[in-house]
Amino acid sequence: MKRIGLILIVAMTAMVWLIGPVAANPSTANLFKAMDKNNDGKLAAAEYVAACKLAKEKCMEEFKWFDRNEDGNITLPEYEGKMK
Ligand SMILES: [Ca+2]
Ligand SMILES: [Ca+2]
Repeated sequence: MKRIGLILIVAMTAMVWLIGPVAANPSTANLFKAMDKNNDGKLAAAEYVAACKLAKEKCMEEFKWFDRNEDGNITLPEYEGKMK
């Protein structure tokens, strides 16, 4: 039994080590993925507004704020950059 416990601890430590860098900032990337309905790695205005809980005009204001290069899409770096 002790041996299994040790293996579990080693396995869990390895997992934490492997996913650590990704899990270090889970909320932003996960939020972005959840909003990116067509999984193209970008948030279109419609995707952002659909996920946004505020009034549509407010959401569009936020969208424009996130869309730094004003190409009509929010990329993950743009999103993360503004969240920091
Ligand atoms: Ca998308
Ligand atoms: Ca953009």
